[in-house]
Amino acid sequence: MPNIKLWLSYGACSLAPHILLHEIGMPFEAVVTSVSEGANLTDTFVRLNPKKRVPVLSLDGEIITEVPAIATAISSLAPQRHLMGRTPLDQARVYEWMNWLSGTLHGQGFGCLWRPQRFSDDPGIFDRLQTKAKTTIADCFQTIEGKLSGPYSTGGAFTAVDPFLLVFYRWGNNIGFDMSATYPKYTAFARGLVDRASVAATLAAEGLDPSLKPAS
Ligand SMILES: N[C@@H](CCC(=O)N[C@@H](CS)C(=O)NCC(=O)O)C(=O)O
Repeated sequence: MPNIKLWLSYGACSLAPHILLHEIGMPFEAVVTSVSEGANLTDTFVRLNPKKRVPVLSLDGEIITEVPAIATAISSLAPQRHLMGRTPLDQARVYEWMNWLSGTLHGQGFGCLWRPQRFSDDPGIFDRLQTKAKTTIADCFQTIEGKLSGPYSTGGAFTAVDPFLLVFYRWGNNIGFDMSATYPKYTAFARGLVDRASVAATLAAEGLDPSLKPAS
């Protein structure tokens, strides 16, 4: 059995690899790390990931960062589960999703909404940047809505893309988007996912509401 450790923050993008670890059913240690603005990161954590972000995966002491890379590493521990796609085409589709979700929706959309100071040194334009970020997020959600047509995003089976999509669905609720009215297919997909044993167990472990109701 490999030695597996995941540094995570409750409700953050680390939820996706956390679900994947529950999915493959291997024992692992979860290290909860707050990365909220102004949080005091430990020296140990910064040494592990000088980018100062979660998730961080340690696999037999080998440190891996970035959600798509971590998902690939977890998938390789249970190759029979094909978490990065079964056929070569499905694998390409999984990377197509993961790259776009990570770079565009997470990095440009939520990154700019929550950390506008990384996009400009001028606090005077933060409001405009954040308005633009919300448009980027809404555009991405519309694209997701158009791509989903059932319980799984890719290849008719559960893949690493699905829990990553769940992360952003939750965040959409958290920032006040009316997810169920605006994105019915994305909502059905997310609601179906929370019934999955690995997802339910991970939401419970992170103390997250499985009803996916908007934050009040
Ligand atoms: N591209 C990175 C993004 C990681 C990331 O931004 N994680 C957030 C939590 S969802 C974080 O640690 N934020 C702290 C910060 O931005 O300072 C990945 O895919 O892992």
